[in-house]
Amino acid sequence: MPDFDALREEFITAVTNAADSRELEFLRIEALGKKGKVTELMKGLGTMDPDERKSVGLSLNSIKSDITTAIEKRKIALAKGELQTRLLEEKVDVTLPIRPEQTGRIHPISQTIDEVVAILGEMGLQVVEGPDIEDDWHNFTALNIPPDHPARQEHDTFYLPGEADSERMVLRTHTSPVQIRTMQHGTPPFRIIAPGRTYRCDYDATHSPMFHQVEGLVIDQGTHMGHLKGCLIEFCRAFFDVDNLPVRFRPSYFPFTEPSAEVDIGCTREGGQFRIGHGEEWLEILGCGMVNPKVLENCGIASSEYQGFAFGMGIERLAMLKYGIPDLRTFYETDLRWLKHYGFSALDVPSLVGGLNR
Ligand code: 2U9
Repeated sequence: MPDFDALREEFITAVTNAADSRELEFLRIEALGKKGKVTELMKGLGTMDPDERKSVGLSLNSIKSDITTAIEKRKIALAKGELQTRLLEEKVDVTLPIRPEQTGRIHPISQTIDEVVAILGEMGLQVVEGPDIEDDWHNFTALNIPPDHPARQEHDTFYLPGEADSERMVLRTHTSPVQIRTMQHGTPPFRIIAPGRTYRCDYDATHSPMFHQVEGLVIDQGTHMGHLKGCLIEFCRAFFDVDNLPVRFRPSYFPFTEPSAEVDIGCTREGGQFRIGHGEEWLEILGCGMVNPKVLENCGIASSEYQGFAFGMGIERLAMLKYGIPDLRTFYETDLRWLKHYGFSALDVPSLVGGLNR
């Protein structure tokens, strides 16, 4: 009969002193594996008489249980130690540059929208969104665009299939219906910006059937033209990052604003390229005006109590001017070489928090 106490002692000591998890696994197999010492002894139980089998069986089970417990205990201790060693030995240099071929680029449209939103957001305007497919009332009628207005004609507007009447749905020709919906369902004051896709049936180097706009709307009891001018002058200077950028308001006409103006910034033309911020020439940047009281009334806002201003800008045009992109059609060609050249690295762009940090 083997000396059970010695056998137990032999394995428990070896397990307790095992230097690493490999040695521990080796000891487990040596004791409890298919051909392990304890397993082999257990195989002999079948040939013993019942009394002997009972007593030897009890001893072997107790040895097996003690060795298993010792192995588990040692395993936990080793894992802790091994992790500690790895943490001390392995050093990750977080300052190493990432692999450049795996970085994506931010499209100039997204970048420009983010910049516009950052500047106007800092002034207290909140982003709102709405559907690309609109009904005639929200896209035109509510905005005081009469049925015979040129913008309603087939060549400007994408109509969805259906009867040629006021029930027909359209692809929104501007983001203004978003402001209409906000006014219909909310209560003044409103300070909002609506960025998004817009659609017009037009295609050349400066027009695309799908393009992007950001429109703004500020409505309150005392909002006046001074607020409009302050907001847009500061916007132009922040966006083009020119402190004393000349900004001019030129009278214009839109059915949804009265009075209306187009906003120009000072520039020089040098060999077909614009230099923004200096010189004798003017460059049109956006349109604006005081919201036509008829539009407020159409949305259930009392024009005797509330007034305000609105503006609209084409994102592609702003991006082309700020980043020197010559042809609008290239925005949508999904050419990776173009994106590598004109796109922005998500890691390089400065934080837009705080409105371009001016
Ligand atoms: C409501 C009331 C008024 C939005 C405005 C413009 C002037 C404008 C153009 C700029 C270039 C469109 O992309 S573009 O072709 N927009 O000139 N947009 S005022 O006026 C509104 C909007 C909503 C309820």
